[in-house]
Amino acid sequence: MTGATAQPTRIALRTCPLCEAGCGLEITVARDADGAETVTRIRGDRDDVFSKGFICPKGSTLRQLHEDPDRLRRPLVKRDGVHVEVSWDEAWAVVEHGLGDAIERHGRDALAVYLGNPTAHSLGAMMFTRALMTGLGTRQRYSASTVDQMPRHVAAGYVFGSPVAVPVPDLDRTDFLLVLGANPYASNGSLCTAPDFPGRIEAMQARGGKLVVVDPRRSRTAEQADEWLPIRPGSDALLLAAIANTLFDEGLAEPGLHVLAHLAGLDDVRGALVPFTPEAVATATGIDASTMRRVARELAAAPTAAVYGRIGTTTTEFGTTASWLIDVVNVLTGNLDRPGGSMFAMPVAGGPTTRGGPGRGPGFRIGRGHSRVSGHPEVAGEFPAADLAEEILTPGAGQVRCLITVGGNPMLSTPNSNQLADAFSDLDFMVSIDMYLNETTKHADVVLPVPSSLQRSHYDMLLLQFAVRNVANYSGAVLPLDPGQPDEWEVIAKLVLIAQGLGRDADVSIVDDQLVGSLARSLVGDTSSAVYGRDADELVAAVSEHGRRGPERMLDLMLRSGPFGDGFGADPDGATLDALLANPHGVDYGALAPRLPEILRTPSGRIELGAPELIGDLERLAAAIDTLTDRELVLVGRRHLRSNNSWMHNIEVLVKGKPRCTLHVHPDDAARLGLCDGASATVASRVGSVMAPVEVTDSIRPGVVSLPHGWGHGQPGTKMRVAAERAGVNSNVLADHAAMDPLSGTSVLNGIPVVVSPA
Ligand SMILES: Nc1nc2c(c(=O)[nH]1)N[C@H]1C(S)=C(S)[C@@H](COP(=O)(O)OP(=O)(O)OC[C@H]3O[C@@H](n4cnc5c(=O)[nH]c(N)nc54)[C@H](O)[C@@H]3O)O[C@H]1N2
Ligand SMILES: Nc1nc2c(c(=O)[nH]1)N[C@H]1C(S)=C(S)[C@@H](COP(=O)(O)OP(=O)(O)OC[C@H]3O[C@@H](n4cnc5c(=O)[nH]c(N)nc54)[C@H](O)[C@@H]3O)O[C@H]1N2
Ligand code: SF4
Ligand SMILES: [Mo]
Repeated sequence: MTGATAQPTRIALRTCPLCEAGCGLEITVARDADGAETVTRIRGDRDDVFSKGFICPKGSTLRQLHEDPDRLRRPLVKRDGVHVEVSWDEAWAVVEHGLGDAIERHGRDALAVYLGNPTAHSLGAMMFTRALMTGLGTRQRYSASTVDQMPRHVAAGYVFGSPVAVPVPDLDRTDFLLVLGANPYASNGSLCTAPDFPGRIEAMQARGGKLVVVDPRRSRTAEQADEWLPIRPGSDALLLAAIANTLFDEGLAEPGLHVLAHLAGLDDVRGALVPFTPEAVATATGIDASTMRRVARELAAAPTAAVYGRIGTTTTEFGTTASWLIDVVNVLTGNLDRPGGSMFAMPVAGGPTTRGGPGRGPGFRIGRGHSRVSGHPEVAGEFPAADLAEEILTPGAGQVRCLITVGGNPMLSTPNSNQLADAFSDLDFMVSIDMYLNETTKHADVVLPVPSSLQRSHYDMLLLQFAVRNVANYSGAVLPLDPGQPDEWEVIAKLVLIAQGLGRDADVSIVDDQLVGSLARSLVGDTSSAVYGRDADELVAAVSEHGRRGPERMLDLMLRSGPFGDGFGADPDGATLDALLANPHGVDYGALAPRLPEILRTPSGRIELGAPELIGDLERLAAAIDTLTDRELVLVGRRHLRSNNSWMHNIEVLVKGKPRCTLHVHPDDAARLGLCDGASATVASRVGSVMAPVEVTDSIRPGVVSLPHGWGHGQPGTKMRVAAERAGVNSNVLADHAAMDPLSGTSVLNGIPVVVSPA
């Protein structure tokens, strides 16, 4: 100890990268007599244009995350089964040898990549993982998307032509919000970027609006709701089909002129939904036919209304069809693309919905390649995460022998964890880019650490494409990198260089220059870009001023050529990175504005509401009317405000208090199965079983039990000491790798048939 008292020296502003809300944080940094800097306080930034001071309990823990002694600061290499710290040079040498060896022996098809959720929140990872796939020369890409939102993308792809043309509820102006399978009071929202989602809901209710929540659990969001519909898990597509059926049947289907002018397939949808009357699906959904009819009428009668669904709708057998039927109901009630309804964001940095010529495009398709073992179609450039284990374990040409994980913990996040553990043990070589030695990275031959969030810059490239307002917010790193620590993008770029055979001594600027060059060329060749026809080299030179490189340089290029950009001189007041730097609380480009027909990228230039791929799934849905009812007991998940998937459990302030990884059981089921509150139960599915403490609660529908995911810590070979003390159990031991939504390859994580007995 120096004895010097810390003096507050400066305030830094930083967007929180932990969840999709993207709250602005105000961070106080103190400097001691030796010049060392420490974060002394984190609170919500009241001047943030979007979050206006809102923060949840996780936001302030970026400091604990940064200071966590278990967070990796040096690379690890596995020697004789034990991870030891090594220098970066040594780590890269092992990577070069291991990767080179795998390519030589098995070819590039044997290389696979798994990208986890935090890569979607990391500017560096967003920009550079594209280069990783090209550099590795493999098509074996897996990600957390197929245990999450992929169905939403597939539905958007078919209907609007682009998988990221995802409508979001216009929360701040709507009069009626129907939420299915989302719990924003815990999650703060997803595929709907809205800091203080709860506050926005309460503001809606205060102005006379109504919230209806469909969830087998009386979640915190359901508690806040004006009406809670405890649905049978996995049956949301049936409920939505019945609502749409009612709208047609009762002459309430009125898409509105602004939509009708661009709409195709309405009659096909009407015809295909005829069998799905409320009466036909009442038993399967567990919701009265009269309630379904009333909700349909209320949606139609509300001045404005928005239907919004998340995890409970996507991670089910009918994920894509449910996502599509949400769009169908939004269209039929006249609420698509109008204020107060479901609208499309206009991303300031641009994206697939602002590129490639407005109003028409090549459209969306899946199946450019199939998985080797199960023959599942490629979707959005990837294969189902649930297929990874069998692709590693099944011999033959193209067998995966080498895996790279970037910011992912598939061992706790993807189905059939026991099978995946066998698979990971069987790999020839594995590299993980991560900040912890956890359930996944413990299998890696090399773990390459990334700097903490506070040591990195931030721009929510992906999630601002789903925001409820058009905003842009850039934040620089709050603290400097540790000596010798490369930035996250540099770690990925180095891996690319090695994979390309350029060697570990090659300069990461090679990859950086390649990427910015190809981005510039694609932008100047894009007729809808503000820089169409310009000279790509000239633009690269312009964004390279001030020594800018890496993700910042590409971000500047995207901002300046994006829909609000300065167009490199065309509009001096337009968006640039410098303008964002001058506005550290963010820049607000206003409420969402209608984007039809410009957003469409279908070959027809129309909203393909009756896309044959989607209508084609209704036969399977009809068959589920009987099968869903046969299931005696099913498992669903849940989230807690103080947790974040699998990796925030090493932070004492977030995990203290009563254990959270408990099995929620309804009192009737507890009595029937002989389960007591606090006692242990065995939960068994087709693929595995776990033991968890029982919590008897009437907040869950009978016939349904709930266990949160992301737990199951304390395994040998991991180093997360706080998490190990509150290990919990891994619910994905129970998830069946074979159960998925066939249209998107997304796993069934909700509605898993289980048998529960006293342990
Ligand atoms: N605190 C916290 N915030 C997070 C995360 C976190 O782990 N913790 N994770 C982040 C991530 S990666 C994501 S994708 C988002 C997810 O955001 P949300 O989708 O809002 O997440 P959940 O809280 O899991 O809400 C899903 C709800 O669906 C319900 N459900 C389960 N099965 C069904 C069903 O068949 N039908 C219906 N209608 N409901 C069902 C569950 O009971 C649960 O209440 O949250 C993000 N934010
Ligand atoms: N049963 C069940 N399973 C689920 C879900 C569910 O609701 N139920 N939800 C699913 C959902 S929505 C998601 S998104 C997935 C998440 O699945 P994953 O993305 O595989 O898992 P995470 O728990 O987010 O793990 C993130 C990993 O990244 C590391 N990390 C954190 N920050 C960074 C960073 O900035 N850079 C790098 N390189 N690494 C970082 C962490 O240490 C951790 O190892 O889980 C899914 N699994
Ligand atoms: S809601 Fe919490 S975790 Fe999410 S961005 Fe805001 S402060 Fe961070
Ligand atoms: Mo997620």
